[in-house]
Amino acid sequence: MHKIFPRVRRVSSLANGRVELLGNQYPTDSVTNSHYADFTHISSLSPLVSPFKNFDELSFPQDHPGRAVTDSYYVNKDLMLRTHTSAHEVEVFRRGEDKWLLTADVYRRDEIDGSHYPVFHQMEGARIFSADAAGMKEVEERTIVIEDVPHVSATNPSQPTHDPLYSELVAQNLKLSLNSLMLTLFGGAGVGSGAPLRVRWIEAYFPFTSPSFEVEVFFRGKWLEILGSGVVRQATLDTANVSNKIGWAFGLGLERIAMILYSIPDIRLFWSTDERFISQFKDKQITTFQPYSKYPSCFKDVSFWTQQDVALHENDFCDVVRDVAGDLVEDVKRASGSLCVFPAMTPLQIDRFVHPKSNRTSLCYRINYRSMDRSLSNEEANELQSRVVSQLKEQFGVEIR
Ligand code: FA5
Ligand code: MG
Repeated sequence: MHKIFPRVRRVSSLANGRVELLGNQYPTDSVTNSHYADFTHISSLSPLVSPFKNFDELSFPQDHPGRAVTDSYYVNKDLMLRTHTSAHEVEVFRRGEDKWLLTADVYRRDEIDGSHYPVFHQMEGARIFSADAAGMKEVEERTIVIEDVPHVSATNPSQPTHDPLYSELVAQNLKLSLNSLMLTLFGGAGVGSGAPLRVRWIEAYFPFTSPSFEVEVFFRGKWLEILGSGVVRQATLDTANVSNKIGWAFGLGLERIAMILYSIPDIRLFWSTDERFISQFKDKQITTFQPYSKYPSCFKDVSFWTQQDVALHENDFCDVVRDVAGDLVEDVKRASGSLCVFPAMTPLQIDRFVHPKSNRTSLCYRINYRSMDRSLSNEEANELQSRVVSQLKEQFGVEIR
C-alpha cells in the first residue's frame, strides 16, 4: 500500500472524552472528513415501491427471508412498502448523484421490543468516486489510512471486480466519514452523562455491499445497532449506469439515533401524544429525557399447538399482538422447548418444540403489557390477552394448550 498511497501513516488511539470509538485507531482531531453541506439531500419519495426496486435491483437472492410476506408489507405482488431506504439507491445513482443523503419512512414486520417498531425512519447516505487512480487519489486525500487494521478480510471480502486496494481505501473512507458523523452527533454537550459513549464497528453481511459493516452503541446496558454500511456492490452501480465508479453507502435508524441523543428508553414513545413526553422537546435542544414514571407491567403467557400444515411465523404472532394491543405491549418473548421457560434477555430466538408423534409444533409466548402513559389494570390486560387468543384461533387455527 505504501507504494500506491505514499501518504499512508500509522496513527494511534482515540477518545475525545465523550465518545469512545472502540477498535478504531483514529485520533479525534484527524477525524475531519465532514463536508455534510455538499451532500445532496433527498426526501419525499413515495414509500410504495416494487419488490424489484426493494430487493432485485440490490442483488437480494430469490429466497432471501426479507422478501417473505411475514417480513414485509405488500399491497399486492407488484407493490410493497419499502423496507429500507436502500430501495432508492439505484434511482439516485442513476440521476448522477455521487454524494447524497436520503431520509424516509420505512416499514417492516418485525419483533416487538423497545428498539423495534413496524414503521421507522432511515437515513441513507452514499458517496462514489471514479474507480481509477484519480478517484483513488481523491479518496486517499480525504482518508487517514491505517495500515495495520484491515477492513477488508477473508470473512468480509472485497468484490471480485474490485482492486482490493481500492476496496480497502473506500472502506476506510466510509469508516472515517461515519466516525466523523458520530463524533459530531454524539460528541456535543448534553449527550449522555458521565462515562463516554462506547461505539463499535462489527463485520456484517448485506446482499448489496461487500465488505459490509454495522455500528453498535452501548445504550442502557446493551449494544444497540444503529446502522448498516459497506462498499456498494458493483452490480448496483452497473444497473444505475455508473459502472466506472466505486464507493460506499450506509443506512441508519433515525429513531435509534434520537433514543441515544435524548436518552429515550423505548421506541414507542415517539408515537406518544402525552404532554409529559412532548413538552420535553423544545427549541431544537438536545436534553436528557426525564421519564415521568414507569408504569407497572403485567405479563401474560399463551401456549398453543399450531396445526401441522399452518406455519405460524414469529412476525405473524407479533402482528396479531400489535393489531389487538398496539402500543400497550412492551415486548414479546418466546419460551424454550415444550416447557414455558423464559430465559431473561432472550427475546424471540429459542427453538420451538415439535411433537415427535403428531409432528405438531408447540409454541409458548410471553406478552409483556405495559402502557407508557398510564397504569394498565389486570382486567384490561386479561381482556387484551383473550382477544389475542381468539385472533390466533381465528386466523391461524391454533389449539390453545
Ligand atoms: C438496512 O436496512 C440496510 N439497508 C442498511 C444499509 C444501507 C447497508 C446501505 C449497507 C448499505 P438494517 O436492516 O440493519 O440494514 O437496518 C438499518 C438500521 O435501521 C438498523 O441498524 C437500525 O438502526 C434500524 N432499524 C432496523 N429495524 C428497525 C425497527 N424495526 N425499528 C427501528 N429501527 C430499526
Ligand atoms: Mg441490521
